[in-house]
Amino acid sequence: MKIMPANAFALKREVEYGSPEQNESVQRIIETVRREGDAALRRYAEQFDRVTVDELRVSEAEIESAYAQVDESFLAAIREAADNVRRFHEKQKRTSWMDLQPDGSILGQVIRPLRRVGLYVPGGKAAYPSSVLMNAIPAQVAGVPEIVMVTPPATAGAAGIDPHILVAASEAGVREIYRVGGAQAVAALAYGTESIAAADKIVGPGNIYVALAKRYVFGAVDIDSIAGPSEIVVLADETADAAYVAADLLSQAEHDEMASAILITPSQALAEAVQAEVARQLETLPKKDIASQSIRDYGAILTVASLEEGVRVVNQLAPEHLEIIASEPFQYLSAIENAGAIFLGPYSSEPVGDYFAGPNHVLPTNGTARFSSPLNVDDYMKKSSVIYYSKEALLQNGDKIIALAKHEGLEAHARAIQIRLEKEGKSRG
Ligand code: HSO
Ligand code: ZN
Repeated sequence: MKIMPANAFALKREVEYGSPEQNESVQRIIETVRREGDAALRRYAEQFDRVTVDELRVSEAEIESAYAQVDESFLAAIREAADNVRRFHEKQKRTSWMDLQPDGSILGQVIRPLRRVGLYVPGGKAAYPSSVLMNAIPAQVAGVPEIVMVTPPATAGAAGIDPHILVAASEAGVREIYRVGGAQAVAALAYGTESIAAADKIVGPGNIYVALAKRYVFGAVDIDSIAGPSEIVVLADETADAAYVAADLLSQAEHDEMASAILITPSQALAEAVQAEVARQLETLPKKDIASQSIRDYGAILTVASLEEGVRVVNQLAPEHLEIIASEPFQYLSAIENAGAIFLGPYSSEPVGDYFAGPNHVLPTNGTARFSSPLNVDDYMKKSSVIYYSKEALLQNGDKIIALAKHEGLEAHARAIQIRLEKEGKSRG
């Protein structure tokens, strides 16, 4: 891991938009599912997953039997994590409001949950039960009545789904689950098939085909933001424990060869100690190959003159995760403008947030923390405006509305108001 002054560092990361061939094949898959429904889903399962799928929907019995297949310690932990996530997201819930004006008008905002949300869960090694909780629980807290999950059937003919994923789904209140993955699953959720009803929004991470498919159906349905590789920035002073810092950097580096882990520090001693620790700890990591590539290509130790300068660098990077490990971490909080999640102090290691504390782990990546937020309850709700105008209010303001309408050359608008002013104005008094 290289040590360099912060001003010598340029974060370059290409966002993957997919090749023209990938885009084309995704479009073809989506249009085929749209035309042929379940039959296309079954055919793609044979073709891509090499699995014969009889029942697309996972049965209640299969969900029940998943419970018998997971460790008690896993079940206890996931239940407590789900409680924490639920409690945190309850605080985000906003209520509808109505405002009575002095002239008798009522203006308001009605907030309602989306009716049906589809959660994509990738197959294979990136199938994280924790991500099932993080995507489903805010929807449940929002009051979404239908939360459905799609996930690719396991390969090699089993058509089974990881029991840990099923347990996490069930604990998060999701019991409508289909064994279908890839772009075809996104198509099914967007347009519906005989057995899968169309959803209003599709969320959850996936491979490039899933990401392209989500982008393609956006507009017909809503989608969440497309997650990039994980990022962690640790801002630390000389009081930080180098072994802790190194461990936290590696915790994100092991996610992906393109994950980014960066230490920013005014302390040359800490910089050197963390550099040595990262090399030492990497040796025994099961995911050493991924983590060392990530550290080599996207990792860095940046030295700065002060923590204040470090904060400025953080704001430029706008990291997904920021840890501040310094003697007075709260002192810097108000100066952090751009970061998805901020972890303060030596005990708030990032996995605390990935799994357990309660805040969402679906966070803005790739600098998008400049303008976007962690996944939250609002993402599963929508608003309608409510307008009740009293007669008094219309008589009072009609002329102004007519003036604006005439200025825009919209005579019918003006007349809709005028017709009322004429009738009601006369009957007044
Ligand atoms: N750190 C990841 C989330 C995750 N970590 C899932 C472990 N499992 C998101 O940035
Ligand atoms: Zn993680």
